[in-house]
Amino acid sequence: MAGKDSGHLKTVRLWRDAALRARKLRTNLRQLTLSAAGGCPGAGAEQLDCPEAPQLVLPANIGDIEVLNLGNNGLEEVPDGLGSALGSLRVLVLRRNRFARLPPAVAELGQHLTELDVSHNRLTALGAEVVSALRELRKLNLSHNQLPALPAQLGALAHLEELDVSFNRLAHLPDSLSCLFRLRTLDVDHNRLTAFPRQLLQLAALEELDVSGNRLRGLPEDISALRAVKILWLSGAELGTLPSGFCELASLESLMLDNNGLQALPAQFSRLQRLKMLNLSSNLFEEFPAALLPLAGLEELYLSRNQLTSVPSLISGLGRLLTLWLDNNRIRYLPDSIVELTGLEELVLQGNQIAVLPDNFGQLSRVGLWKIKDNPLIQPPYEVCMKGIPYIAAYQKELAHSQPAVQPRLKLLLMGHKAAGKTLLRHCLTEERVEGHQGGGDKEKSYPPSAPPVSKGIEVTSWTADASRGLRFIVYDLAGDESYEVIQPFFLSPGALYVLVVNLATYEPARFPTTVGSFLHRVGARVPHAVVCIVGTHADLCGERELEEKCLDIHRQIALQEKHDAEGLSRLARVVDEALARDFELRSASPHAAYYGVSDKNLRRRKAHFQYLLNHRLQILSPVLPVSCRDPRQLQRLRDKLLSVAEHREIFPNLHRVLPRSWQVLEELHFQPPQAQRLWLSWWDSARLGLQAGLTEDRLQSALSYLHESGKLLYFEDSPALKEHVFHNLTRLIDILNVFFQRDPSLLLHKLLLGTSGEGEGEGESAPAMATPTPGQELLRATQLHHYVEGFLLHGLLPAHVIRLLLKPHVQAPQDLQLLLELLEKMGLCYCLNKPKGKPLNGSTAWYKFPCYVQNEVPHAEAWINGTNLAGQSFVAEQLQIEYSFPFTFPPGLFARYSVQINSHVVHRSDGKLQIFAYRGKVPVVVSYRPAKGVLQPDTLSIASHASLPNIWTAWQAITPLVEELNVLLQEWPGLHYTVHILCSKCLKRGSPNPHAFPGHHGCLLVVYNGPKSSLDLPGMRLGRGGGELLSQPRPEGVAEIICPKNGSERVNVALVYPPTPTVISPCSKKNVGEKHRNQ
Ligand SMILES: Nc1nc2c(ncn2[C@@H]2O[C@H](COP(=O)(O)OP(=O)(O)O)[C@@H](O)[C@H]2O)c(=O)[nH]1
Ligand SMILES: [Mg+2]
Repeated sequence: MAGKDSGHLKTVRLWRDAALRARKLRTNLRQLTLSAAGGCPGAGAEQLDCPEAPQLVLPANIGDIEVLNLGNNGLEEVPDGLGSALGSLRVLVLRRNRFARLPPAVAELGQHLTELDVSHNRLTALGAEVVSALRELRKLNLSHNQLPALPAQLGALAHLEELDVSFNRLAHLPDSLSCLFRLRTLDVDHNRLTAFPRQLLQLAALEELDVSGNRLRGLPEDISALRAVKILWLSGAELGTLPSGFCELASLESLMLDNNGLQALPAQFSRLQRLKMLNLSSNLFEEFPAALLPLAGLEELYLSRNQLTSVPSLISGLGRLLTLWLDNNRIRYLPDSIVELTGLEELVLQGNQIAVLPDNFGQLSRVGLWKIKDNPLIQPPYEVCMKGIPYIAAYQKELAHSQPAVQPRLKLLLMGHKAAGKTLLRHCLTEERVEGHQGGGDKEKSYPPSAPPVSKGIEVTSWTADASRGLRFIVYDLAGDESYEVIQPFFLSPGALYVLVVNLATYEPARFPTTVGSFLHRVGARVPHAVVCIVGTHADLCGERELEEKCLDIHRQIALQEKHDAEGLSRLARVVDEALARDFELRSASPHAAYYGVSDKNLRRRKAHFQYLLNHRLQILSPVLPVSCRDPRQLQRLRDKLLSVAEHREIFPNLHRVLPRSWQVLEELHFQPPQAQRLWLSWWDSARLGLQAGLTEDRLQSALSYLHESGKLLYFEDSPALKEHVFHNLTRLIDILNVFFQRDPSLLLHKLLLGTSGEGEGEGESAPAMATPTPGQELLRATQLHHYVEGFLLHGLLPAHVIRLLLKPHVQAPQDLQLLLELLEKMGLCYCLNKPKGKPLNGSTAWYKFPCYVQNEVPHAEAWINGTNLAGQSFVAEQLQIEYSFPFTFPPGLFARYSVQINSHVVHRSDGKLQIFAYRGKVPVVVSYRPAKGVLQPDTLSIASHASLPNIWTAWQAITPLVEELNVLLQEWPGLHYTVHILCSKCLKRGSPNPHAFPGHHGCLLVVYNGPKSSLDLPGMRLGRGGGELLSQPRPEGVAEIICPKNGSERVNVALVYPPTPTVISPCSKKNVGEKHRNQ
């Protein structure tokens, strides 16, 4: 039994016990069991450790005893007079003693003895005379001794039926063994045989043979001679292959072949029709051995720990199977027919690659032993599978009620520069359809194709692209004007089809970065694996040649940009690799090394992020698709193309997914009154609907994510501020957002006037209750409103009551306005200027600031200047400045949203277009954004403060929460690469235009130790970017100062480079690195 697997062993033992029971039926013999008086306590192996051999005294008058058990006594000799005293003895048990040889007294008992058990002793030899005397012996157990050989006399025991010599040191068996023609059971397992003993081939009566655990290295062809063998153990015998003669062992019922390096079974294996149990575990099968499939009587099959990749559907032919072990293979899927094995009681599948279980798997209801862990299950979901077959059955039953892919739906985002042609394209694509399917009951809005309306901002429409297949696109038209940049990212989600629209008439190669490149960067930063296709509009305005050249140029420049980005990332990743190759000790000891002082853990994180960025590139479908919105044929071609992309199983596998009925019910419930009318639902409202749909809380999350990704609603599960909301009413949400981002004074004024016109009937807050205002009043009001509009567009300022006018159609209940304003704050679009934290404003008007509208270049500087003056010691103050730099792309709207996000942390703020001055308590802070200037100077966002050196912790304390807020926002951009540095305070103090950034990209760090080690000073060398790591690491111990390489050997106090305590959210601890592939 070489099988190392306890599970196997268990089964094996069951078999063996059954066999033993069968042959151990003894008649009612008179029995005596003796224990050594005052001998070693306890039993079993412990006794072997007893220092002194105990003495055993035989009682008197035992002449008629037939069975004597002297086992477990630590004996070295049998008691005196044993031979003569027991005239009738048939069975003698001496197991678990310390005999080194067979006691001569045994010979005296010879003529009657039929069973002798000397197992678990220390026999090194069997006395030939004693063996010869045991003429009547039927059963002999010599296992677990140290026998190097067996005497030839053993062959003379003509009545022997069972012989166990397992666990000895036998290298050969005596030839005479072949004379034991009555032998039914032979155990020679776990010896030192080097070949199959040919003597055994003569043993025609043999029914059970165990040769496991010997290095047989093969079996003789004529093993077929063992015609009677029913149970054959060949575990761990280094067989490699089986001879074809093996298949003639027609009586075989159980066969152990585990651990033998087998790769195949002989073709005729199927002849072993009596086989009930077959163990092929721990071999090298790469393919499921087809030769065993015709073995219809098989009840137990073990194929654990092989290299199987699939299971044939013919396995259903093994209709009597009770036990099937397939664990630890490489199986990717199971055949549907496996569910026909309804008798199965044990099914072990763990450690495979199974993602989907066959339909009706729940049919295997008898399975009691079920192991499935360590498989990448998605259908049914892993959690369901782990719970067991009844749960799988319930899940599948539910699934069976859902129509297959009832409503395949895809979110389609139209992106691109202003006037690229998105809106017209949307109208043309969607309307032709509507007309083409007249009277088809299409509920979509229909637009007059001739006159597309002026830009309404972001719009969402539903487009039934293929009515016959029920395929629908939810089209998001993401208005191109810059003013929408702040809100656009909310709509970019994974699993969507991104259509980047380019106006080919105005395109020139030099405009690539602004019209194509930057959009790709943005999408990639937000949704790293997004599928993008490029559509070129205005084809009618281009010559044939021009069209071709422009499309080709776009195609070429995309490839170049991709290559450039990937190479840049690879280079950066290599620097991390090199740094990792040195160990931390070394890296910290040599200040010139890249990532000097950065911990292994942080480096590995960074490496993982680079790896993630490199592995998750945009999937850009080339080539560029040219289209003229004036040409129905071209439009039709584009439609077909988009459809074929959507239908592509590998690009959008989800579209073909069968959805649980409950998910569909959940969706329907969201869009039913009364909740349909609400602007949004709280997560709890949604959870309640989920319960109605039969979705428990844990399953709700995936259902909502699905609805988000398929474009039906917005649900930001990763946003701490927004995850409590489910935005199912997209049209209204977008209407509201558009109000603030249209940036059109006349439109705003129009809305305000419209808002005031209905007023007067009640709400006393703003306008006096008058039935009809006089023309003079009207004018005054208009002027006032105009003033507000100006203030909004210049400074981003609006009072709450004006916001109410703007949102008039959406504000029904009195609390609606408050809820809406809170939402806008949570989205990072505006903050309240004068509302004390957490308290309602009593009476006075609340003013709101929309940072994306701030136009003044610099904030009022008094705050900052006052700060230093008040401290009165600006000359001794040390600068602390954290700089985030964004070499590839800067997330659109990030500065504006960040500006809102920090509001709860600061007071006395003053906002400029690119800078914010404020205080954290009494400590001044500055946040500044510097847009990129060419390739050499990327976009940067920095957070700064100052304090005197002894008080520098106050500056750290001031900026740390701001740093953490920024890190939170940046987590929305999993595909973004950026670095974080701490600028050298000495350089800043000197007013250097290009201060050194720790841990340095143009130089290196040198550390002056407090101890005796003197500082090294070597010329700087270029280092890879990185360094935000320093913020999340503890200050190095025993280091007082760090050298700034910018200005010779100027020393910077370590407190100016490392925070007093590491920041909580590390810039590179993106949880998205291990991206969820839930819906992919
Ligand atoms: N000739 C021509 N004009 C187009 C085409 N596509 C769009 N336009 C016009 O280009 C202008 C801008 O289109 P619009 O859809 O508003 O661009 P958007 O800002 O991307 O939504 C409009 O006047 C459209 O009529 C086209 O394929 N051919
Ligand atoms: Mg438009």
